[in-house]
Amino acid sequence: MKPATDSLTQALTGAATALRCRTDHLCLPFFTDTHRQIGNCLADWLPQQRIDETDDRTACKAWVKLLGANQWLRYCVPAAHGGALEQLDSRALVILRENLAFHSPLADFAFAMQGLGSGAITLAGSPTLQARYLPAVARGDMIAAFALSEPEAGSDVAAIKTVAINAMDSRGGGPNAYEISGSKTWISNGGIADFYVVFAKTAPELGTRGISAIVVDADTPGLDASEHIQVMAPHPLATLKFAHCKVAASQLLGEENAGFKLAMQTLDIFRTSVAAAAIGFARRALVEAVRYTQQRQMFGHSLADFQLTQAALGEMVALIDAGAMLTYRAAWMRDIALPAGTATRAQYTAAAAAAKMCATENASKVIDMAVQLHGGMGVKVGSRVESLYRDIRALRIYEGATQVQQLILGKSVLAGTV
Ligand code: COS
Repeated sequence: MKPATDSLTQALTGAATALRCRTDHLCLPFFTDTHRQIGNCLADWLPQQRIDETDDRTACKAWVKLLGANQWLRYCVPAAHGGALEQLDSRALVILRENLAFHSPLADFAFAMQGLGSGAITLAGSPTLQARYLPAVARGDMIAAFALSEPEAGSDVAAIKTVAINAMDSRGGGPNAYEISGSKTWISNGGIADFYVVFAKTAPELGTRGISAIVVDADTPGLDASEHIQVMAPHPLATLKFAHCKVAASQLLGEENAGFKLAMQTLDIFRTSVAAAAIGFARRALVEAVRYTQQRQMFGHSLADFQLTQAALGEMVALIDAGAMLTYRAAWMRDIALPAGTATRAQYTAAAAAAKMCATENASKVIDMAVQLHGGMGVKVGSRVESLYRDIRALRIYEGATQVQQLILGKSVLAGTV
């Protein structure tokens, strides 16, 4: 490990943010030269970037602009619509999020939401919708959001109550539109997004087979996104209220009533990238722990001289590697094994679930150990490991809680998929 050269003060406060995320794992056979180039360019570029993150909403918008202007958001959409690569490439997403999360959780958030919020448009949007939204997302000119969860429907997606009534059917030949009523909550980018991909019931009696995905522009009359939610690691988050919000039927993504599978397919892609963000946080916590323990003196030695410290650091790096390998495997499966027919969609879904579960749980443990190694400084507000301790927590909950991933994996085992 490279010896720390920064001052103890910097180590204590985490003030020296100009750190480069390691990229030596990109030599693994999961990756190609393109991935190595993306990872190394981003790892070199990020330490030079500074955004004032005092206000999460302003900072998030600034990150979207910066990442868009520097071509990084182009990895959120396919080449036909302004993207950098032909298809959404899971390995590129993983590398990007790992690096961004290492540098700034808000930068990672801004990037990830552009992908998650536009993912269903990439997968199932009409050519008109793809042309309207995707290039603007890639440039950072439009902010995207994914609106699935509701006050009483988080893990249980089938329980959503928001309805989209086909106005033509219910009113006997009115305008070709959906009228959306209901409420969504925990919506990332809520209040700052330019559009929302909203999942609503078009046939409530059909359960998961009666949900549709509709793109709703933020300025649509009847949509209110003003109720902000404060969380322990601040980022833009809001409750959305739809009151007879009328949207043209041409804003429908894919087939009517096929929205549940579209939501699951979108989550399948981005769950693996959540795992990567967790790995980025954990790698940063390890670097902070190494710097701190090498400089902190006690009993006439540096903290790093003690075997208990070395054991902790050893366990941390193994936990990170274990999560990372599952994450890279899942990304590789989606990019290579699925198209080649050597893995089934069900096997990939299980691999993505395993990656998200292990990477986020392991990262939580690694960051907790980094806090412990920092002693009192680990819980001091403003130290990097203190903020990482808050940043990691939500990743075990959103985009499918650990328990949902366990359920997916358990069902896969019983079905003989894995
Ligand atoms: N890709 C494609 N299709 C999928 C799929 C996937 N990943 N997962 C499920 N499906 C399909 C199933 O094949 C099934 O199809 P049929 O109706 O043709 O048989 C249908 O969707 C229903 O599947 P299932 O019965 O497994 O659905 P459940 O209601 O039991 O839901 C869980 C399963 C809990 C796994 C799902 O609701 C889920 O992932 N919940 C978490 C949601 C989430 O991440 N929320 C956070 C929101 S974003 S912050």
